[in-house]
Amino acid sequence: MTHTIRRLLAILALLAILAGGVGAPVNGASRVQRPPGTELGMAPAGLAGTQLANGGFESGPGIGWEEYSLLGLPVIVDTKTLFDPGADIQVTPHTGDWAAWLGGQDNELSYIRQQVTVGSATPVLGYWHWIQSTDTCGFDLARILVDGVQVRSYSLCRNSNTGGWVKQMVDLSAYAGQTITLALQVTTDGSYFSSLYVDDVALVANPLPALAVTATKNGSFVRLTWQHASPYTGYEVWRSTSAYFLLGTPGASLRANVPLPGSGTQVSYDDAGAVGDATVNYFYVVRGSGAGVTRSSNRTGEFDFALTPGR
Ligand SMILES: [Ca+2]
Ligand SMILES: [Ca+2]
Repeated sequence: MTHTIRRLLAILALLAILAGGVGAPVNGASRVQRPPGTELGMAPAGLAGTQLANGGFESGPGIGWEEYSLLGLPVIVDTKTLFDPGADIQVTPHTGDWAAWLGGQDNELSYIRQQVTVGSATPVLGYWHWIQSTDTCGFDLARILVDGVQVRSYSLCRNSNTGGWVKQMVDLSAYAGQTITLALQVTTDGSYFSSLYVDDVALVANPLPALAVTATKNGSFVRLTWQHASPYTGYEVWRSTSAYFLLGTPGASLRANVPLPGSGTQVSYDDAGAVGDATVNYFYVVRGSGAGVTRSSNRTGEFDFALTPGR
């Protein structure tokens, strides 16, 4: 549905309500009410730790997180605010008595953010979310931002309603060792508002087990082998002539997407034509994905050089 049609429908619904007196809300669904609130100020300044402060929101607002609502609504809220017996759904925190409520009204921009140092042992952002929306996809959005730059976004819409709490993971290993400002943000457009509830935000270890890849020469090709393990759902083979290449940079090429093995756990990939030119050596990294994150293997080369494992 285009925005123009959406506006027309919203206006027609409003006219119907005006003509008929008190009627159904414009959205055609029981609207989750939010009490009026005031915009809250900056969280107390402090040195960033390697773990998020007040990740479960149990210390209430003003601790750890800076919260913002364009409409001046409270964002870090307790059970009393979340639980509305008259609403279509009854949301309670994932744990404890507090959670964050982003969106929840039309034309809203709200976020929570705080500074944190991403430790190399815990480079994955983990959090629980609950999506509740009456909108079609593409109008109301959730974003994860690092220093204001989007690292993930998803639509809040009827098709993405979770009906409960769902664990999310976002790989922040590119920022390992760095102090970043992490933000979770929601924007809604002018009709069919959406809510994103968030709880138990933490930096956690990568849930994917380490990936050990072996390269062997086999005739005119290089054969890479590794063991498939849960929860990997797919693998990419990357190649470069530089031993310490970075994935996704010039000089590194994606050679193949390798599916999961049909049976057993061994996965192999043959890079044809990689052998034969004595002046060119190729180096490989396999990047696996699963559970919403990725993990890169050791670096291995055409002649089994002893390379320092990368992350
Ligand atoms: Ca909580
Ligand atoms: Ca909307």
